[in-house]
Amino acid sequence: MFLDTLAAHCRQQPHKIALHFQGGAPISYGELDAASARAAAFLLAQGIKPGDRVAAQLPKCLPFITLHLATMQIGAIFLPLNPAYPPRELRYFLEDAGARLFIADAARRTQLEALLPELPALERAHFISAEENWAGAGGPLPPPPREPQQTAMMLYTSGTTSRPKGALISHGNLTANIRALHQAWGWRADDRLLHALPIFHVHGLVVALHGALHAGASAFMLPKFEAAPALELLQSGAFSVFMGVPTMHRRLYNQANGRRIDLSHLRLMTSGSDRLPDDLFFGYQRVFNVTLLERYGMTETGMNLSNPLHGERRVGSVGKPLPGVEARIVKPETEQPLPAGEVGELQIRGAHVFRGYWRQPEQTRAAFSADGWLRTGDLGFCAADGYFTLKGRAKDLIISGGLNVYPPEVERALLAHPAVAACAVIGCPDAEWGEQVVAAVIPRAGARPSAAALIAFCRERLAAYKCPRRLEFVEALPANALGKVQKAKLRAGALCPG
Ligand code: MLC
Repeated sequence: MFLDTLAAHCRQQPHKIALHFQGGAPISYGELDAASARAAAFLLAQGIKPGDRVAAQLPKCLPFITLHLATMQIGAIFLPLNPAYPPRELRYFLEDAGARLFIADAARRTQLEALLPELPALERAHFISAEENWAGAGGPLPPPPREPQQTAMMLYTSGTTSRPKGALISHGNLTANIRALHQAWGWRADDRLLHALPIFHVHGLVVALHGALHAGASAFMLPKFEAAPALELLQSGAFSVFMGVPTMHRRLYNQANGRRIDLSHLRLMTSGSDRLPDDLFFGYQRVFNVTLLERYGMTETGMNLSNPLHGERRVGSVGKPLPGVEARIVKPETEQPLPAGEVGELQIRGAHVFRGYWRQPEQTRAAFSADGWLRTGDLGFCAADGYFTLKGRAKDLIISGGLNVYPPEVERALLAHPAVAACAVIGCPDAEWGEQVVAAVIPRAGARPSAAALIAFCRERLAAYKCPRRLEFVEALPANALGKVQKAKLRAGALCPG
């Protein structure tokens, strides 16, 4: 299991640097182990038991990581939450997950404390700073979970429902995923990862951070991605691996501003979480002398498909199934496999596929085909030589800067406003963000809301990245015979110019 591999590194190379947060002291594997053990003792002292949910809404800092490792170590379920969630959204996650313990940023204490009495399952909230080292906690720890089925983490995602649901990721899922990536991407103990992603998502937490720790490698942790310093660090020659979403790669590319900067000393630069635009793939080759390795994953599975470390990295393609992963393209109506080259739904099977959604048996059933394949909701085809290419989404989903935004969730927030009679939220193409959230709103008769007021209303309810960047008032929305808004028509119309 992942935790066992990490424990072995901690024993065998206690002095090697595991993590180095920018502006802080390097943390050795031995120190990481000791701090995680103290965090585990802290959790036990709080009465946390296997299966309990421990929620954390923290900036990117060492205590977040030690808490994550400690929670999994004692068999409890780690629930990482985006610091961008406003209190209202946060309350939903804590309530739905039935979190017993909530660890939050001391800087937000006053804002968050007001929430706590509304959460009966929550026994304690604990506010910490980035310097927290769980000092004082001690005592014997239980052995790490042995059962691959046991849930390690819970990550919220929305899909087609208007409320997010918690995807349950088991220890076996994490282990299968990280082993596959280790093999496919040739992770090495002497790798040095420049870590610029948030760590409350699969990409930054599992693919990047677990990837480095599983290899016994070192990660330099940037609290936030900023193109200019990140490019300087990449040029410095100190790193061998970098992972980003297309928006980050776009900003790095723009930062070069036409100068040729050779980054080919990095042995691996990957792109994921959203489709990599072709011009950026070629632009990277020209400007950085790097062929980005594009891969495909999702919260429910971790990574599924990847272009190869050695061999052809095909522009526009997300590559082939990772070791241990099965992928197929089926006709959506019949779920029968389609021949090479035909577009259908991508379905996935393997030990890395999640267990189901927390307390959502219906949604869990709907996520899988009758013969047990995960329905990804992504459309694509498989070429005769086994490379997969994605062609769109069956689900109504927007991806902005590598973050998923689910229109029903945004529509729900807008409809809560008394001046909104009806609305539709779509993604319009955007050079920097991939897509931008745009809303079309029909106001109630007699109401004259302003776009700014409605956007501000959304921002009280939803993280800023989910809120419309643009909001237009319309008299009608294109609907089909059943009254369902035809989003494709909206996307093709004046709302999405260009
Ligand atoms: C920030 N903002 C966004 C945004 N990120 N708006 C739309 N989409 C986003 N993704 C907004 C903020 O709310 C703010 O708005 C303004 O942009 C600047 O905020 P910021 O925090 O300074 O943004 P910035 O640091 O520039 O962030 C951009 C980014 C970040 C690209 C670095 O979005 C990011 O780290 N994205 C990666 C997401 C990720 O890890 N996805 C993986 C999911 S896992 P205002 O109005 O308040 O000023 C997954 C599976 C898989 O998908 O396969 O990997």
